[in-house]
Amino acid sequence: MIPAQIAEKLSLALEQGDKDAAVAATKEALEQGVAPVLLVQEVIVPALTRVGDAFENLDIFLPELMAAGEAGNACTALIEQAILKSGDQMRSEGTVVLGTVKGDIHDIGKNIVASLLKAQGFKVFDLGKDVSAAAFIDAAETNNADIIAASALMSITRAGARDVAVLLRDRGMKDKYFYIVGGGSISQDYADEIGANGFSETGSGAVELAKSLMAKKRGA
Ligand code: B12
Repeated sequence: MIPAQIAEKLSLALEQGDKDAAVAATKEALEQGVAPVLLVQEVIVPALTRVGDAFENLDIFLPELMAAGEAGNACTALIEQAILKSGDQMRSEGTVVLGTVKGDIHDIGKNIVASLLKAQGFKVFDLGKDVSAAAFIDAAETNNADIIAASALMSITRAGARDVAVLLRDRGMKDKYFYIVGGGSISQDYADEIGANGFSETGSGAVELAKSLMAKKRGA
C-alpha cells in the first residue's frame, strides 16, 4: 500500500516538474517501506503518462514536459538504488541489454523498463539513448546477455528497431539472443514483421515477457 498523501504529493510533483519535491516524496515513500516497484507502477508511470497526454493536447509545453521527464528520471534513479540495496540482485533472472534506438532520445519509458527489470532480479546493461544496432549487439556479446531490448518512440526511429533484427540475422545470431521491442511507435504487428521475439505496451508487460522468455530458455 502506498499512503495516499505520499502518492498525491509525488504525482503532483511529477506533473509540475518539481524535481526536488518528487525526489523528497520518493524518499519518504521508500523510508516508509513502500515497495519500489509499486511506486513505479502505481504512481510514476501514470503521472508521466498524464504529462505526455497533456503535452499532446497542448495543455503544457516543451519546458514543462522536459522538467517532468527530469523529475521522473531522478525518481527512478533513486528507486534503482533502493532496489540494489534490498539485495534482490543476489539472484539473476537473466541478463538484458537495453537501450533507445539510433536517432531517438526518449528515455523515460526505457528507464522505467530498466528499473522494473532490475526490481525483478534481472541484470540490466542500460546503453542509454541513440544506440546503434551494432552497439546493441556488441554489448550483448561483451556482457553475455540473454535478451536485447530496444525502445523506439518515433515513427522515423522505429526503423532502428528493425536494424537490430536485421543485423542479428546478418551476423547469424538470431537464435543466440531473444530480441524484444517496445515504446510508442512499436506495435505487436511491427514486432512480428521484423521478427522480434516479443513486444509489450507496458513496463510491467516487458518484465513478464522477459520472464517468460527466460523460462522458455531454461526449458520450463
Ligand atoms: C517526453 C517526450 C519527449 C521528451 C523526452 C524526454 C526524455 N528524457 O525521454 C523531449 C521533450 C526531449 C522530447 C523530444 C522530442 N519528441 Co517527444 N515525446 C514525449 C512524450 C510526450 C512522452 C514520452 C514518454 O516519456 N512517455 C511516458 C513513458 C512512461 O511511456 P513510454 O515511453 O511509452 O514507455 C512505456 C512503454 O512504451 C513501455 N516501453 C518503453 N520502452 C520499451 C522497450 C521494451 C523492450 C518494451 C518491451 C517496452 C517498452 O514501457 C514503458 C513504461 O510503461 C511523447 C508522447 C507520448 N504520448 O508518447 C512525445 C513523442 C514521442 N515525441 C515526439 C516528437 C516528434 C519529439 C521531437 C522530434 C520533437 C521536436 N520537434 O523536437 C523530439 C525528438 C528528439 C529525438 N531525436 O528523439 C512525437 C513522436 C511522433 C511520432 N510518432 O513519430 C510524440 C509521440 C509526440 C507527438 N504526438 O507528436 N519528447
